[in-house]
Order: sequence, then structure tokens, then C-alpha cells
Amino acid sequence: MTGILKSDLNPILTKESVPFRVNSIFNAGAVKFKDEYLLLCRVEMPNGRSSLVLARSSDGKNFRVDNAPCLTPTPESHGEFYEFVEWGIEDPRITRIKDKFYITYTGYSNYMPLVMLAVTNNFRDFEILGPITEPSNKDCTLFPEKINGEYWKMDRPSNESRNYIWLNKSPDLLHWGGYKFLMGPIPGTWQADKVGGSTPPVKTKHGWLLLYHGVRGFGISNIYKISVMLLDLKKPWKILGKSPEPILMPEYDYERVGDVANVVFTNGWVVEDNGDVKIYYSGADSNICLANTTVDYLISLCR
Ligand code: BMA
Repeated sequence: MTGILKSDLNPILTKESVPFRVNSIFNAGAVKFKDEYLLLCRVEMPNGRSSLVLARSSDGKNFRVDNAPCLTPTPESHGEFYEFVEWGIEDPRITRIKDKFYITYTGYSNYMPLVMLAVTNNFRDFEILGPITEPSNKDCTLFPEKINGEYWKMDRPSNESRNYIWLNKSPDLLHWGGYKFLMGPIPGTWQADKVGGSTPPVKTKHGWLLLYHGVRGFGISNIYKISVMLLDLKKPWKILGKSPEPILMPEYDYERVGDVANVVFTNGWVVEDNGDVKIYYSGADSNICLANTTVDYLISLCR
């Protein structure tokens, strides 16, 4: 396949697909686990605070949402870390490291958003490891293996005028340092105001491949689009190439109309062994959609 094909089934999940009362379902982390495709979806509850729920599929296209959330922002689930998630948990990204699945997600509270880390090996029991940034920071993805003996993550510290992507490293996934600047917005373009990492990086022989997002503000509204970049395998703070143009943008009603208009946003993809890629993205912060492409095509856009 050359190109990026939005599925005819889109949106593949909406609030009507959820067996309990929610305001919306969107921004899912994705993984293949025991021959099933799992989406770890953000559900915004009617009170406006988000939890995470699993949706399951055998073909990667037709998903069934579980009857109840698997992770909630409560004192029971988060213990000593509850203060960081009191206003909700959002936008999970899943990285498999050996036989464990690490989940980076946004903890939202009076302190503003920060990055939380949890780990699971069965998607039933989640051990909350705590915050791995200070606020304000989000859009965090972990690299799936050590590079030069250390773990690496990408995140996006921000304030009113700075929304730049940084890399940093850790010996144990909990203590982070060795900061490296990766990229910032590009004035006058579709990514003029904000950029952030989207999907966890995947190793290819040409480099680390990942999707990222860019934002441009027009008047009172922001337009979110998605693009792709390739990072050096040994020095991941070096960008080998990126697509100058977005690869996914809001076009259809289900991407333009919803709680937040004109947004396509992704935090999960499944890269198959044969090079096929399933991008799970959300339209207008209100649903979950699928786009199909290949690793080879994405790499060709970066070179
Ligand atoms: C980002 C995140 C996402 C959301 C996007 C568009 O800052 O909060 O959860 O999808 O904005 O509203």
C-alpha cells in the first residue's frame, strides 16, 4: 500500500459503543496482546473527568468496549499519587519493554497536567509507579528498549509560549535527566504553535519511526494535524527526516465536528510484523478512527 487510507468504517468507536454512560471516547493507546488488538481508550465521564477503558478486537477494525473502566482516577487505584490525577487520567500511550507493558498517561489535577507511569503484564492489574515529570508536561512516549544502556522518553514540557519536544534518559524508568532538545513549532506552517510526540517510537533499520502532532491556532480555534519523523537509532535526539506536510488532517464531519472541532489526534498505533500499520486516531476529541498504511510508506515520507 502506498498512502494512508482512512477506514470506511470510521469512526470505529463512538460514545454509543460504550456500555456505560460517558460524554465521549477518544485518544486510545494501542497494542497487540495475546492475538487480540487492545485499545486503552480515554473515556470522559459525564462529570467531565476521564478514566481509561479497554476495547478488544480480533481483526483490529471491529472493537467491543468493556463493561467498566480498567483504570480510574481514584484514591483506591492511585494511592499516594491520587493528588496528581484528581481531575482525571488521559491519553495513555503503551510501550512494551520485554514482557511488560508500560503506560504513560496524563494525570490532571489542580497542579495542571503531568506525566504518570503505570505498568501491567495482563491489562487487568496496573501498578502505578507515579509521576515521571513535573507539570506542565504531556505527550510522553517511552522508547521500547535501552539505547546506549539507558531508557529514553520523549515528552513536551510547556508554558504559555513554549511547547517544545524534549528527550531524556533514565537508568530505571523513574529517575530522569540528560535532557536533549528535539524540536519546536515551525512559524508560518501547519505546526506553527505547538508540537508533541504522538505514538511510541518503533525500531526500523532506518531509524526510530514515530508519529507526532502539530497545532496551528486560527482565531479562537486550533487545528490539530499528524505527521511522521525518523530519529537516529543511537542518538535519538537527532532527526534523520520528517514529512514536511501532515499525513493526517481533519477532513470529514467526524473529524471536524465534536467536543473540540478540527482535531485529529493519535496516541496509539499497531505496527505489524509484515510492515502494515494501523493508526488509531480520534476525530474532534469525540470518537476513535482507524487509518491504514505501511512502515515503508511512512519511511519514504521522511527521506
Ligand atoms: C491536547 C490533549 C488531547 C486533545 C487535544 C485536542 O492538548 O489535551 O487530549 O485531544 O489537545 O483537543
